[in-house]
Parts: sequence; C-alpha cells; structure tokens
Amino acid sequence: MTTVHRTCPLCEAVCGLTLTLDDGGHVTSVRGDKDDPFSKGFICPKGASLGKLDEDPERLTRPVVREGDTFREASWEEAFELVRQAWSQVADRQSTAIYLGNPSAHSMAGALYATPLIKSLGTRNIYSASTADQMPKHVACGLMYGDPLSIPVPDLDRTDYLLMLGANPMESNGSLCTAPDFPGRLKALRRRGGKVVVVDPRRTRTADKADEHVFVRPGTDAYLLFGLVHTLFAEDLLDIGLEVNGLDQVEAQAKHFPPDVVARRTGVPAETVVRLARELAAAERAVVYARIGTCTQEYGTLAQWLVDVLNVLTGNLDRPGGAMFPMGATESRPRRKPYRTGRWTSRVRQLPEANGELPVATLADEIETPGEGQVRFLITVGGNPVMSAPNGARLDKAFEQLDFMVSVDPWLNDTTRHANVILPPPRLLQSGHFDFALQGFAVRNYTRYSRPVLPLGERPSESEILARLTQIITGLDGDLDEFIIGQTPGAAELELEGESGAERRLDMMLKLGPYEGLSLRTLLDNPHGIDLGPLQPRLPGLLKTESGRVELAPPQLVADVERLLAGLDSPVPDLVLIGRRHLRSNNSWMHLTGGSNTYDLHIHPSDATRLGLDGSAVVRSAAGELTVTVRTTDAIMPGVVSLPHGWREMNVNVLTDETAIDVPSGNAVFNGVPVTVSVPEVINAH
Ligand SMILES: Nc1nc2c(c(=O)[nH]1)N[C@H]1C(S)=C(S)[C@@H](COP(=O)(O)OP(=O)(O)OC[C@H]3O[C@@H](n4cnc5c(=O)[nH]c(N)nc54)[C@H](O)[C@@H]3O)O[C@H]1N2
Ligand SMILES: Nc1nc2c(c(=O)[nH]1)N[C@H]1C(S)=C(S)[C@@H](COP(=O)(O)OP(=O)(O)OC[C@H]3O[C@@H](n4cnc5c(=O)[nH]c(N)nc54)[C@H](O)[C@@H]3O)O[C@H]1N2
Ligand code: SF4
Ligand SMILES: [Mo]
Repeated sequence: MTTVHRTCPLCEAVCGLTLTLDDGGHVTSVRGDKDDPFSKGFICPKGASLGKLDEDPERLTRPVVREGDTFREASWEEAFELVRQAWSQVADRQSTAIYLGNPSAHSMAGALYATPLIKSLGTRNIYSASTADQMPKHVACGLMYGDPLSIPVPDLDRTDYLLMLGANPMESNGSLCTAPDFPGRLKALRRRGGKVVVVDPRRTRTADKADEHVFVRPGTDAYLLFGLVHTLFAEDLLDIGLEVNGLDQVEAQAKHFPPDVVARRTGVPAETVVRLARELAAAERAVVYARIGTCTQEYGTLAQWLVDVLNVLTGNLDRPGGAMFPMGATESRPRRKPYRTGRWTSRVRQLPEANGELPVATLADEIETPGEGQVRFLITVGGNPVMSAPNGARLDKAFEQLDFMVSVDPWLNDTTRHANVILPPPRLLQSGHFDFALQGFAVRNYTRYSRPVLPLGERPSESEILARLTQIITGLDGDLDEFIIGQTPGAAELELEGESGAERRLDMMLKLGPYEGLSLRTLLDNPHGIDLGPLQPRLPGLLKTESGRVELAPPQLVADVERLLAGLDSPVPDLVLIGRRHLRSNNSWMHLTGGSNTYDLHIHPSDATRLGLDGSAVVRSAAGELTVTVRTTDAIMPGVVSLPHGWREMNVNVLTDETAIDVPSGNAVFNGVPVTVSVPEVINAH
C-alpha cells in the first residue's frame, strides 16, 4: 500500500487530498489532506470519488478513430499520422479552429501547451469555455486595471460583510475565488460577527446559510448594482482610497438608476437597495463578489464592472477584508499594451474578439456559413460544447459538416463522437498537477504541486499530446519545451530540474516568479503545499492602464449603459429560464446521481398552478424545446424556472439562444432566457 498527497483537479477549490493505493495502483481510499495549509482536510463528494473517476471503465485508454458511424482503436502513431494527413490538406489557416474546454483551465497541459498550439494554428477562430463563463469579468477588469487577469477576489477570511450575487459556493465550492472549504469560511465570517447577503433568483443552499437572501429578477443585476452606486453618491457615502479616473462619469451614469426605478426592473424593493448600499458603506471591511449568475446574462460585463466600482467607491478595493489581488507562485506579468477588445471581429456576425478569442456563441455560424475562412478543421481540448455552448443542438449538426475534427479528451461523448480522431489523455494519477490559473485567484497566497503517481507506460501525457499536435502543425520536431525555455528572458542563467518538459517549465516559472526561494524542489519537499501568506495590497503597482490609475469609467462600458437604459422599458417575459449547479455534478462529465441531484424543472407553485402543470412539461424557447419533469418549490421566484446544464438526458442548451450575447464580451446568455412552459400535448390515438 502507498499513500500519496495530491491536489484535487476537479474544481477551483484545489483541495489537498490524501489517497491510498494498493499494489496494483488502485485507489482504496480518498480523504482530505489534514496537513494541507489551505484546505486543512476539507473534501467534497466529488473529490471523494476521485478513485472511481480515475478508473472509470469508459475512459479511453488508446486513441480512437471514427470510420463512418463506428469507432475503432488505433495506435498513437496511426492516430497522429491521420491528423498529419488531414492537416496537410488545410489550405487556409483561417479555416481552422480550436475550442478549449474547462478542464484545460485546470490541467498543466492546458496551461503550458495550449498557447503554443493556438499560435501554431495561426487562426482567429479561437474559442473556449471562457465565453460561456467569465469573459465579462476579464473585459471589465482589463478595461479598469489594464490586464484581464487582474481579477480581485473577496478576502473571505478577513471581511465583515459579503454581498454575493449569482454565486452558489455551497454547491460550486467557489469560482474566481479559490477557497477550499468555502462553507467553513462563510461560517467563520458569520461567527466573527460578519454578515453575508446573497442575491439570487433562487433561495439556494448558500442563501440558506446567509444572514439575508434577496430575490432578484434574472439578468437585472446591473440595474441593482447601479442602484447601490446611485445611493452611495446620493447619500454622500463615498470613501475612495485610490487614485481613480472617471468618478464624475460614473456618478452621471448612476443618476439614471435611482432605487425606485431599479426596484421596478429587478424586483428588489427600493428600501432594500438603499439599505444594502448603506450597510456596504458602513461595514469596516466589506466586499461585493459576483459570479456566474451575473456573467452569463445580457448585461454581464456591466454587472462585473459595477461590482468593482462598488468595491472602489466604498474603499474596499485592494485592502484587507475587501477585494484583493492574489499573487500566484508562477505569476508573470510582462508589460503589454493596455487592454483592448475588438481588435478584430468574427467573420459572420462581426462579433468583437476579447482576450484573443471569439465568442463560442458564434462557432456554429463560422462552421456553417460558406465563404473564405469557413471553418473546416477543428481541434477540441477538454471541451464538450454540444452540451455546454448556447444552442448546442445546432453545433451538434454543424460538427457533421467539418472536414476533420480531432479531440483531446478521455471520453467518447456528445462532442467527441463527431471527431475523426480522439486522443485520450492519461488517468489523473498518471498526470502531474499544478494549478497555474487557480492559484492566481486564491483567497490566500498558496502553492502546491503533485507529481504523477503512476507511470505512463506506452501512452503520452496530455502535455505530450498537445506538443505533438503543435509539432504536426508547425512541421518542426525540435523539443518544444526547450524552445520555450530558450525564448524566456532570464531563463538561460537558471539550472532547471524536472522529470518532464512540463516540470522543467514549472521549475523555470517558479524560479522567475515573484516569491524568493520557490522552485520545483521546494514544492517536491513540501508535498502538502506551502502557505504564502495572506493577500497583500498590490496597487498601483499592478495597474497596466495608460494613465497608471484605476479607470472607473472605461468608454466602452459607459457606452454599453445605453443598452441597459434601453432595457429599462422592455417588457418583462412571463417566464425566464436560469441554470443551477449541484455539489455532486461537474459540468457535463461527472454526475454522482441520486438524492437531490436531478435535472427537474424547478418552478414556483403559483406558476405551476397557473399553467396547470403536473408531472411533466414542455419548455420552449426561441432556440428549441425540451420535455422535462416538473418540481414545484417556493425556493424559486415566481416567473423564473431553473434547469441544470450538462445532462445528456436533458441538454438544457437546446433551449439557450446563441443569438443572445452580452455585447462587450460576446459572452453567452444562459440566465434570463425567455421561455414558455406548458402541459405536453397528448397525442390522441383516434
Ligand atoms: N459541484 C459543482 N461545482 C462546480 C461546477 C459544477 O458543475 N458542479 N462547475 C464549476 C464551474 S465551470 C464554474 S464556472 C463554477 C461556477 O460557480 P458559481 O458561480 O457559484 O455557480 P452556480 O452554482 O451555478 O451559481 C450561480 C447562481 O447564480 C444564480 N443566478 C442565475 N441567474 C442569475 C441572475 O441573473 N442574477 C443573480 N444574481 N443570480 C443568478 C443561480 O440561481 C445560481 O444559484 O462552479 C464550478 N464548480
Ligand atoms: N446552460 C448552461 N450552460 C453552461 C453553463 C451553465 O451554467 N448553464 N456553464 C458554462 C461554464 S461555467 C462552463 S466552464 C462550460 C464548460 O464547458 P466545456 O468545457 O465545454 O464542458 P465540460 O462539461 O466542462 O466538458 C469538459 C470535457 O473535458 C473532458 N475532460 C475531462 N477531464 C479532462 C482532462 O483531464 N483532459 C482533457 N483533455 N479533457 C478532459 C470531458 O470528457 C468533457 O468532454 O459550460 C458552460 N455551459
Ligand atoms: S471541493 Fe472541488 S477541489 Fe475540493 S474535493 Fe471537492 S471537487 Fe475536489
Ligand atoms: Mo465554468
């Protein structure tokens, strides 16, 4: 028997786990690692099932090649050769595309090898789960601070007041806020006399654990937040500790949104709007935090902007207990030009790029629409857009038209079934793990590395798979890692160690990183992880705006307020759809079924009665329709229904509309989708 300590790769909480393995390399137990200084033994049901997930018999062990509608196994050499042949037929690089899914934001391969792969393609058709998730936050922060990765996180362990919108960390364990044992941290906040307010169209498990829950009409958070900004100005509650530009413009825009106007649109009473603003201003240390419910909606970027505006106006940006900028162990922030979006637009719908990506909401257009630059060759890495992108059903059909598709994915699923070649990454225990991205969003500075536990045998690591694809595309077969190390300023003088290219690059990044004395060696010597201390103030040093100040009123966002104003008078749909997550599922690829983890339609009893629903119902939207099982609950607002995403049995993204996007970021709109719900028509046999 062996005991190993590893970071759980499944969600953003990066919990340390302690696993025992038998002599055959099978996991016999999984526990929380008590000695991890950050997660301190916390584990959730998904982490506890890591062994089963790792040994899932459905996991592909060898490449799979599609011939018509059937699949056969192939050798690695044959699989790569098929990709090489297909690539040699590509005449126009703009006719190629790549989609990176959520697991690429967790894996070392995604962090280290996706960028070279993208660059080698030389296409503008770059897509990822980011435009179905947090792109609004990148755009808002990019414009305010000059860098789309400068995203402040709530300093959970030191705040006295947390205003949380569109997040449900009791299920999700937190996002853009890496905080293992989020439930325990919330409990501690309240125990030290602090207050938690949750704003959500559903009374979630997180809302149940809070001091106060406020129902909000889906998609209207930007109005609510503007109402708070309005109140701060109107009641002279500002307390700004930073040098900022654009204060007057923010005040001028906020004038349009007095609490009574906001109340009509959001369903939040004007008194509540005023009181929340006062409480936020009065608290010693307070923070506004908003996540996916407020990103994947019509006014996502405005909402994300206003969150940071509120933190600035109340003096809570960049101070302990407020919203702070973490410093990851491998952080590298070379000076670049100030952030811009829209440097180019998509071919068909002319949607602006953001962070060098085009919106996944337009991928189907680019595949289906003939003409120069029509996408014919697609790579997916750890993504399942048929299940996760808006109008996934349309993508499902579009993928059939491709000349060639290659998927790097451990499973055959609704997306990868369209691939000509599937290249499966190895098991979790055969992979190293380092959270390049998520350590940069941690509520305490922290680092940890997990080496592969089991040998790879004949198969390549995921890093090697991506490096090999890059080699095929560039036609160069030199060592990619050594090439990158050779190109990195300051790396030539370093003595690097590591058993793989990925480890050597990690060693390099740690040694060039912001913490003195960190290296691969220090991480290997500290298998439970290393605490790097509480978050520290980082402004103005971190700012990359042209002015060197926080830009409180970026012109692009101020311009988008027009759209928000226009929306004030648009009719409120009778019913709108929102999403939800469950602790025991992970997006489309992991469902520990049973108990409350169902894909029922949640609907308020008054709506169910009014519509005569009982048992099942048909939900229709502009994009499609779905038959679902109904569950009435008063935990959801009247006028709102909810379905989770990621279930093959009921793909909610048949209903979501790819033509609806958040304009500044191009982000998909999953929340506030207008729908009708009705009793299924009985087909009469006579
Ligand atoms: N167990 C589990 N954990 C996960 C995942 C998972 O699938 N399962 N997925 C991971 C991923 S990829 C991510 S991005 C994170 C997301 O992490 P969270 O942001 O915490 O995501 P959710 O749990 O979906 O919570 C979003 C909440 O927003 C609410 N909401 C919907 N529309 C609106 C609205 O218009 N306004 C407001 N204020 N609220 C709204 C929903 O009711 C829901 O309670 O979770 C990660 N963790
Ligand atoms: N309606 C609605 N749609 C949503 C959301 C919502 O709340 N509502 N949430 C959105 C969000 S936040 C996100 S992040 C996206 C996620 O969107 P995607 O990333 O497209 O989808 P996932 O379901 O995370 O699929 C991950 C894929 O990676 C594969 N995989 C698992 N582990 C690995 C690995 O180690 N390596 C590789 N290469 N592949 C692996 C899985 O088999 C699966 O095919 O979905 C979005 N879609
Ligand atoms: S909370 Fe997330 S990181 Fe922690 S054990 Fe669960 S799935 Fe893994
Ligand atoms: Mo996500």
